[in-house]
Amino acid sequence: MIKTERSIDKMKKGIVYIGMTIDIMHHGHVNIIEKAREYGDVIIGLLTDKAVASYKRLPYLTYEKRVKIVKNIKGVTDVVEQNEWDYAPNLLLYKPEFMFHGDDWIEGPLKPYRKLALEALNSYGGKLIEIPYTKGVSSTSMSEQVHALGTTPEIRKSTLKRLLKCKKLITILETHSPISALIAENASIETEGKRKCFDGFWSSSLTDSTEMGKPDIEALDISKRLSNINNIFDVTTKPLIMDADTGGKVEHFQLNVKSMERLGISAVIIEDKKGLKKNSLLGNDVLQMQEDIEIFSEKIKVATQSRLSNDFMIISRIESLILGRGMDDALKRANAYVDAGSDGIMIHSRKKSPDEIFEFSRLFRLEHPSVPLVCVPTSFNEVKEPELEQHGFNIVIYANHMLRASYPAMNEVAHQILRNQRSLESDNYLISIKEILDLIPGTN
Ligand code: SPV
Ligand code: MG
Repeated sequence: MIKTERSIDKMKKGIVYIGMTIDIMHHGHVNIIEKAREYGDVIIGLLTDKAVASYKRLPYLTYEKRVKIVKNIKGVTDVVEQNEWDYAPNLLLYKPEFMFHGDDWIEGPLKPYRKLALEALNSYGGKLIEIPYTKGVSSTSMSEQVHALGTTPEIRKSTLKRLLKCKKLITILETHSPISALIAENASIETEGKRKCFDGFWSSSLTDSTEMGKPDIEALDISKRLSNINNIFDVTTKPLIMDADTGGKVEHFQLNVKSMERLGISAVIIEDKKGLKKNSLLGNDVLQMQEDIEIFSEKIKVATQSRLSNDFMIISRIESLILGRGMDDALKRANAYVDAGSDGIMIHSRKKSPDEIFEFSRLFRLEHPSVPLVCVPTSFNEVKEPELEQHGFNIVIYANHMLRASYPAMNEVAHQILRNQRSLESDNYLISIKEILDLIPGTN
């Protein structure tokens, strides 16, 4: 229940506030609630998706599902939204006599939030009660369990839209194989008291083709592309955006959209080209033709009508800047594609500077303040994420970097072995045998 003002009967000793995510329920939660009940009525400040996403990965369960669970825990009097990782705003709003928290935030990355909570409590005479952290459980080790649990196609598919609702900029990394996807799934860093990780995966036509030793000309058939994604989905949980080139014939695309959805893909991006498609980064150095605006709009329309659920996003990619057709053409197409039902627009460029995509986003946003905007900063790679966010982009795709990273390493080691007639000199370039045997659970 969402309350904007304090509504708890204060007949008992007081109000006790506990901020929690509660994704996978465990005895640590119950321990803390049991103790808190001794002090009065327990209000749970349930962290919303937005609050959690600002600090770590999105919860497995939606906010609505989590509310249902928490409301049914014995000893919980009320559930309110906590919209930020910081507890202070809710403490100042509800002014509970007590706040409960595990003592695991006295040191470590959560320390600054403890300070903010204490300042808020001190401002009106509230008390912080810290209880010993329940050994062996934490929401972080629980998130590892979520990974072990896996996910379902439905949950995975809907995650991209959930992320778009609660994060300003989503970061997506190219993955062409299960091992590259595992890296993208698990890579994380701690920065400014927050955990940063990739939000999802990009299945690239360029790297899927290159990995097969084939040119990026729509030569790989859809079953090969989907089977690659299926292998990635076998061992990961994050959402995936698929690059489906031109989408092919509309009659085929319509069917393929259903297969993509069934697998749990969250979004497909198709580009407005026709004929023999070549990679965009070649621009007009090769013969490439842009599709007629009406024909492409029709393809988008038919695809959006044939999808099974609105959780699956169909995103149009505009090639006008790539092919030197100019900004007016790009904007005209953007308007037409949005009218045809596109759930988002990807504007591509192969310029070294991001200026032209910034100009596009400025003009596009005048008409479409909230349609998700996607960019692929392969050539304009000096630009940093905060700048893309300021210019109104919602999704940034690092489109080929995992495959490009692996190739120089493999090539170098192959040549070293030839030169040295043994592999000793290559040891520093390699993951050790011990590490590779520990890498995949169940190997040893
Ligand atoms: C891909 O990754 O295959 C893309 C992006 O389509 S680009 O290579 O820049 O065209
Ligand atoms: Mg491609």
